[in-house]
Amino acid sequence: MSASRYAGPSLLDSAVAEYYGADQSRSTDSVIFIRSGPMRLLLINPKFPESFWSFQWAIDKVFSGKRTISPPLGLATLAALCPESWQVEIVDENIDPVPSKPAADIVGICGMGVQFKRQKELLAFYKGQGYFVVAGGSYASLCPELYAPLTDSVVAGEAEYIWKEFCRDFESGAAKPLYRETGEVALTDSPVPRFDLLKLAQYEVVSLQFSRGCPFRCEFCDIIVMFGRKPRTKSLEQVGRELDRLRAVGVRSVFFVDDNFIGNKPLAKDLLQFLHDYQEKYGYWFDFGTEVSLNVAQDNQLLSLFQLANFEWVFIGIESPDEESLKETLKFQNTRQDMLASVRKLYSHGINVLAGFIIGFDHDTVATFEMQHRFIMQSGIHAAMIGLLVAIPKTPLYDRLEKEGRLAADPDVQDNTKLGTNIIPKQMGYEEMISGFRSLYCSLLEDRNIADRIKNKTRYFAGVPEHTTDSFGGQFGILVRLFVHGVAPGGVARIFHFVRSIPFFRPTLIPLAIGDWVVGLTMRDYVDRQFGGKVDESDGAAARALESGAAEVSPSDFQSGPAVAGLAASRAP
Ligand code: B12
Ligand code: SF4
Repeated sequence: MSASRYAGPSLLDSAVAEYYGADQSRSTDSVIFIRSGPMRLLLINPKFPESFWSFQWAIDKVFSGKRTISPPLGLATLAALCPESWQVEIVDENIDPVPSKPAADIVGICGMGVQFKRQKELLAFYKGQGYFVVAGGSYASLCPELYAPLTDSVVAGEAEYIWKEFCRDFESGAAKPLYRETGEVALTDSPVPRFDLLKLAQYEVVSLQFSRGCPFRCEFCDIIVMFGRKPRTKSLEQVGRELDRLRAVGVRSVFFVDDNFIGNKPLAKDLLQFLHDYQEKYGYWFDFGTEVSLNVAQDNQLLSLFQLANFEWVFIGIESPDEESLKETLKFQNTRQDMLASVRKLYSHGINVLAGFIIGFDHDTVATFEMQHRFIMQSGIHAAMIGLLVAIPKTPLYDRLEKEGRLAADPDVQDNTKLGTNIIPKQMGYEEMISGFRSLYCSLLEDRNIADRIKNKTRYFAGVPEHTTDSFGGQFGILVRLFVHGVAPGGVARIFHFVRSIPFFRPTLIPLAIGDWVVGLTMRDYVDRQFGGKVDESDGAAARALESGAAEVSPSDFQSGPAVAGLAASRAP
């Protein structure tokens, strides 16, 4: 595959051309809006439907003063690309209500696939009010053809160059219906985002971006369709300028929202060294987190640099402990080393691991649930975002399953952690997959299993990042709120598991254990409310047998009376 932006040009091109016609730059449908005075642009991030990623319970009960997880960096970047004379406002609907009659000439609305429903409602509303509406962001980049009837203009792809073109056209009254980036955007041309337009204090963590793209080629991934396989990066000076802005307003918690922070390892190493030097120079330390591929664990120098730069956590797409499933999905980078040993190696460098897991590969059988369960328990990973395999439009997986006639069920599904997907599994029934998936979560989120995972993690954890940015008062507040709202309501049994999981003899790790309880109880609250029935501690016997390996499971066992499906049934409301 070439290293160009679009790994699937034919797919992307044909769908777009079908809607817009071959000449995608035509301006015949242009809407003419001319006004004197500075242009006024309102940018909106639509409300997300609740998911595991909302961390709702933690936001409501434990993290005081925070309203949502992270800000819409795309909108802040877009704002910085506008002509200086434009007046720009950003409304994040996850924090504030959207205005019904904004003083604006243009309303721009972003969105991932999960936000598409709300994005469409907002586009229709503002268009109906006579505003000029523009759509952009992840889903518009992937499927611009879905937006044409709803918008005056669609911006598909990275906006660094094409948004400037749109602004010029709009000012001259000749905006086109589609602006589509088809080449390479050099990230050195990306401006410092307008952080000043975001209410940064209301987010748990603030986003920053160093690179786009990933060198790997997982079959289900839309990242390489949108951003290509050649990682492109900002310069160190650019990152420094962005950190200056965040430092000036007291931000401490920063998420590098790169698709794969180590996509270009030499440049990642340079950045990590730079981040260390920057923080030391100013005596100002951030808590960093990012997304990396598992091969990070093979490079000791890289791990030491992450530690030096004060990285607290990384998110890794582990997907499956089953090597056959990994090979099937072309995730070869996870097959080259023992995955459990890799996770523990990160722990030994004081770096916490959050991870994605997928159920529904062709090689997966009902026995896969037990395998996933065992791996997640042994690895001690708490933020284990287990998802059903989803075929995202324009990906090689979507193409293959469409040809095989295996796309079905819910064509609108976008969040793979919901109880439904759009693929037909190969070696188990759809319902079997759903109930096994639900049971897997239920079992992992039992108090006993939350505690055991903490112990399985702290056992391998060397220490926490040297420079903690949390004050003692802040940590104590979290502990008190966690205990009052989460631990105590669980009764004596939960208090027992909580106490036995706290590493009293290694006090520096206590905040880590507390953080894991916050994650565990937040995910449990979501399952209780959204997965149809509460996690039930009383029927842990089957789960215990499953985890200890006492219940030897084979695909044939499940055909007659699946242990995991039985577990699910016993938990149904
Ligand atoms: C940070 C992040 C999050 C944050 C939230 C960020 C936020 N508040 O918006 C968190 C961690 C909460 C999150 C959660 C999820 N995410 Co997310 N996330 C990302 C990530 C890593 C970075 C996004 C970002 O900030 N990029 C940096 C900015 C600068 O780039 P950009 O957004 O692409 O914006 C550019 C252009 O699109 C354009 N643009 C952006 N907005 C607009 C608006 C207009 C009007 C215009 C004209 C242009 C424009 O200009 C920008 C500059 O070029 C992306 C991966 C990626 N590389 O995009 C995934 C990604 C967006 N997430 C994705 C998914 C699937 C999810 C989840 C559903 C996970 C899941 N369970 O499957 C959840 C949903 C959350 C929920 N509550 O339901 C997918 C979306 C797929 C799609 N094509 O729609 C992506 C692409 C990753 C992936 N492939 O898996 N996510
Ligand atoms: S490692 Fe992650 S970003 Fe890279 S291709 Fe695979 S799923 Fe996509």
